[in-house]
Amino acid sequence: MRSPEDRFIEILKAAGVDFVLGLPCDRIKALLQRISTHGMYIPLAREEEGVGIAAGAALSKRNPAMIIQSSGLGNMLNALLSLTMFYNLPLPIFISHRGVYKEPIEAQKPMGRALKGLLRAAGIPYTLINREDDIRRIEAPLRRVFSEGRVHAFLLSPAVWEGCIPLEAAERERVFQCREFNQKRARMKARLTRYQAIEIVKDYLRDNLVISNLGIPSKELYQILHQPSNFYMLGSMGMATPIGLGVSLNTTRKVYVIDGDGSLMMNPGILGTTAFFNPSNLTILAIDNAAYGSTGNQPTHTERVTDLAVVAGGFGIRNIYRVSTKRAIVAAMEDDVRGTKFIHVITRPGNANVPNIPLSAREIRDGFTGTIVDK
Ligand SMILES: Cc1ncc(C[n+]2csc(CCOP(=O)(O)OP(=O)(O)O)c2C)c(N)n1
Repeated sequence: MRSPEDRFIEILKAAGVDFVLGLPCDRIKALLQRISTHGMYIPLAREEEGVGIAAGAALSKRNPAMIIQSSGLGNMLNALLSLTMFYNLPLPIFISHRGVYKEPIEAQKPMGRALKGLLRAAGIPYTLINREDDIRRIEAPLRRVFSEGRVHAFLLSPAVWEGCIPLEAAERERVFQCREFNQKRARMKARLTRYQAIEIVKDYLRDNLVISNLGIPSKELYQILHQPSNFYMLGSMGMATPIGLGVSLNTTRKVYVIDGDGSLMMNPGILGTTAFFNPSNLTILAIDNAAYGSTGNQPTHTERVTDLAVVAGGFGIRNIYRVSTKRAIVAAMEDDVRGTKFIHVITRPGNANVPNIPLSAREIRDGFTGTIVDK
């Protein structure tokens, strides 16, 4: 019997879809893996740019599609309305609909529940794909997308992919093959994992304000050093450094941000805003595992082409360290300089097997604000 992933890809191909622009979601990692083995996958840094690339491709008579997580729609709406729909360009959007079916992450729920209303308000028709059998319901609307120059959303419930591929196996493999390594990265010989890097800086974080990135980084920090002055992000990818800047401008205490390469790439302009204010009490730990670690280790652009230390320097940050060993991480943490520090920590992909954080958003918020008074 064909897997739901194979049936999905067959339908896309039959409708003439040339390529699929995507940003991963944990629930569709097996599907993304298959799409990429068909040579159809283009990885994005931010969902919004996918709308622009797809518009350019449609103007060049190609048939693009996008595959995203429901949270990503929030990053796309302006471009969808003022570009794709305004010019009547075709774009099917396959949305991994989080927050409504067996959802363990509370922060997925607000966007997941609002999704249909947002689509309706934007005038984007949608089709619900709630189980494996519904996959065939993609065919007819997908054909109309290309014949009539429309946007159409397909809401893919995680139930569709449940139990078909052993997710553990997909988790263990690198989802995409890396052909050539970014040379600087290769010279750095990434040996540490994110977990080990956080363990190394643990004593520097103690009793300070820490903003930790969504997904596994927050869970790892919780396991390594739980303290009320940790603000654990549970959602809102790309907001770790902005939150850290907002806090650091309003306290004299030291603020550390544990950010990720995927998240920094989603919202890199924040580095310019940070350089503009240049607060000395802010340190950004950019833990660069060259992957979207929390969603199955799909590579980010730092694996092949992008150097985050150079990016930060280009945006005007002056104190930049590129480190991959314990000694170098410690030296960077101890360096006493004026202005914001950007510590580019080159690590290898890999997630510790850590449980969910047993705190509600309110508990996290109140714990953090309770400690914020200047000492
Ligand atoms: C707008 C948006 N798109 C996609 C996701 C799904 N998502 C959650 S965590 C994550 C990966 C984050 O990668 P990175 O910042 O490199 O951190 P890592 O997990 O590798 O430490 C993704 C893609 C999301 N939460 N929000």
